[in-house]
Amino acid sequence: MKLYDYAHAPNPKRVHMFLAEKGLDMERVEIDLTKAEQLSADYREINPLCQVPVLETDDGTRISECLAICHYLEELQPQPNLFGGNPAERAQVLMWNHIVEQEGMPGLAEALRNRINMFKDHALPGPVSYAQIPELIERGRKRAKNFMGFMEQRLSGREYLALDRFTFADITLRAVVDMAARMAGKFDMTVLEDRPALAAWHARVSERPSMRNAA
Ligand SMILES: N[C@@H](CCC(=O)N[C@@H](CS)C(=O)NCC(=O)O)C(=O)O
Repeated sequence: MKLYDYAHAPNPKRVHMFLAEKGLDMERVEIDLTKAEQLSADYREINPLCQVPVLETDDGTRISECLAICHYLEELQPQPNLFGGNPAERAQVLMWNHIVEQEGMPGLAEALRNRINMFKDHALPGPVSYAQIPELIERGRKRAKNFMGFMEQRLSGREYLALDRFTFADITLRAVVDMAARMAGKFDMTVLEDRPALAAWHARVSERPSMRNAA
């Protein structure tokens, strides 16, 4: 198996953390997003949506989307369990993962991609060129702030996001929180400073060996 990857981007980092939790490793092919390699004709053959990560299995099947990649790997190697051990647990993991993907990531992406030069005329990932819309910077900031507040609420009195143990939902949240922390200075946002439950969760998950190179 091999992973089409860009080591510094939040979504590939989710797969890195997942692989580390499972004790798995595989060949990695770097697609340099800063050089727009994801838009090349060769990479379009691999993923027409021009995004990383993509997992290529030994029979050449290609799987994009972190959720699909990690779910596939969980089925190949069920332990340690990261997607829940019964239907009710699995529903919680998928639900919280989806909430972080849908409510957490887009606000940050909106703020970042509509502001920095790297994303000029590429304000949304994918093969189609979209112009930046400056008004979306502030809206994205607000969405990010509200999402962090929601996570603070959810994590108050809990150790982990979805279950009473670490799961794939925590991996997705970790990627989002780290992205927010990297953006904080430039976007005048606070992430962990004034959110004690989120900060305690962050410290807890950061102790895991899989998280050492994640930030
Ligand atoms: N839904 C996808 C999202 C993948 C994604 O957005 N990847 C980003 C890197 S974090 C990307 O490839 N961006 C390419 C671009 O901005 O052109 C997943 O779960 O893997």
